[in-house]
Amino acid sequence: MATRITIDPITRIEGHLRVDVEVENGKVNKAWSSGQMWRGVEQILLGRDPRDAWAITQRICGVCTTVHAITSVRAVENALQLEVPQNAQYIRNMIMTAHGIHDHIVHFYHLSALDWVDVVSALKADPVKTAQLAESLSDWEGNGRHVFIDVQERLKSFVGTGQLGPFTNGYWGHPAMKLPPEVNLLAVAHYLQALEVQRYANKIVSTLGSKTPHVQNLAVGGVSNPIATDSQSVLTVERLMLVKEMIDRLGAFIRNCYLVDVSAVGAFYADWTGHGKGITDYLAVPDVPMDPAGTKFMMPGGYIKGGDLATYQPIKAFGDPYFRDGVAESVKHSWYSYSNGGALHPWKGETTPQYTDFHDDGKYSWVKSPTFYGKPAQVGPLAQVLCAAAAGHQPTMTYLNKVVETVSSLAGAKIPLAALHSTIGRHAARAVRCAVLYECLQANWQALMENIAKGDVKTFNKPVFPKGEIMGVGFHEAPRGVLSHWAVIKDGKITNYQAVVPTTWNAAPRNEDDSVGPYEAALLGTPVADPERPLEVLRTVHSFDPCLACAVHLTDLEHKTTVQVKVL
Ligand code: NFE
Ligand code: MG
Repeated sequence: MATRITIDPITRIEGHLRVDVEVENGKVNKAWSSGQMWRGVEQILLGRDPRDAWAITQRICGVCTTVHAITSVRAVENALQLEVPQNAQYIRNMIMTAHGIHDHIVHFYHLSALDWVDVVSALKADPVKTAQLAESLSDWEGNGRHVFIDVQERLKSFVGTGQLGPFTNGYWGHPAMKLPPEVNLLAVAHYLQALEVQRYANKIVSTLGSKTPHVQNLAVGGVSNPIATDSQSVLTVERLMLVKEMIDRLGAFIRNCYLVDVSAVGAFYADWTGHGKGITDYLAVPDVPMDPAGTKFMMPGGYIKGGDLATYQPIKAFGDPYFRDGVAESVKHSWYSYSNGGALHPWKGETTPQYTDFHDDGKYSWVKSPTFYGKPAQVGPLAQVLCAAAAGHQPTMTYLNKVVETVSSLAGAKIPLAALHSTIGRHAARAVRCAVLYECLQANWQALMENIAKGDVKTFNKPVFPKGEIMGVGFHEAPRGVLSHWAVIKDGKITNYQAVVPTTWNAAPRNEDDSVGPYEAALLGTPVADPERPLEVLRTVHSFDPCLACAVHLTDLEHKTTVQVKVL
């Protein structure tokens, strides 16, 4: 007999995701991923000035806040064939990379580690042994024995008062929790330290972008950061030195703590390299452009078929037709209707809600189902790291090899690269990407300083909108993967706008061919020890870092009409 489990909402993510699985003989044999809220940001944009779209689309999400802003200006610039000044690319790149680093650290420690780490077990640890283990793994400054003694005391007082605070609702004592008490204590200490460290990355975003969440400094054509050395109200050398200080503080944590912790979790849960594979057609876009037109990138992206790196096809530049022509979205299983009945390219995309109810074989989600040349694709750090490996990207290979070596030595067995196609592989890839993002952040700070030293302080090229219709696509490798915005502009006003978002790719329901999306595919075969406490399902879903706010683009709790917005 199959048991149906509905998890709604899934927590420790952004937004409302419902996942249904059917478990038979201790394993998932059917899965459904469903976005449970609807948003209508695309309609809000209709009739508006394309220069405002970035500020509006950025409100799609409070987690990946900068990414919709960046992607939106890129879409409008692509429609205008407008380049941006070199300094603007560097400043945007620093914001993007700092934001990505922030996002990855918070995801691992605060949004997913508790799927693997048993906080209550940490009470049983010997803090001295924890310190010995930690010091054998790395020279992270937060690994002294006094730290672990102190953290354990704090945990005891939490538990003594019956208030576990942020640790209240975990699956403590679950049979799938496998870390020894010492490793659990180590992870809890780093969880608390990461709360402090993530602020450094956010400080970079807020210094350059004027605030976070939701930066204020973007513009179609560049950034609104005037550079000068003699005014407090602009980007001064003093502020740039503050950014440098924050960059320096982040490096040790990423290399000596995050990469090592992911490796340790990977080694103790080596069996999870055998779960959560799912769709192995991977899509990533190149990012961190180092030239005004967006043709030279510090991080590669492209498409890999069936997990085989030899099939890698690079995406080479902003507006690359290979990417531009390959994307379509289906609503066959989503609560929308399309006038043509089939899948639509995003420039022709429609946002017409048609709510039914949850129908296993019919419509069951507010998320659309995107495809690349007709096939679903997995996006995210794993896709990006695999593309970088296929492209022979040196920084990626360096960190990837380091993680694989550490996991192999801790697990006492050689872990092959193929182990990356898994739940644990997505966490490992995210840490590797975080370390590469960090190198890009350092390089862009240096490049900006050198360019300013040459006397170039330009940050903005003024856009001019032609009469008639133009179309643009902007893409960005956001923390959760490929993000693209598609804008159609007529006489300087938006006539269509579609966002095809990382979580739309990964949380997609079944598509036009009724084939499952990446979350659904990854869940098939996942073991479930206790249907009342489906920890294993959460592990695989959380490994993608879901964000439903992004995926479904104003909530309509009544499920009735679309949002009415007065266009001024
Ligand atoms: Ni709301 Fe997002 C990212 C975007 S997810 S978090 O990364 O775009 O789909
Ligand atoms: Mg969309």
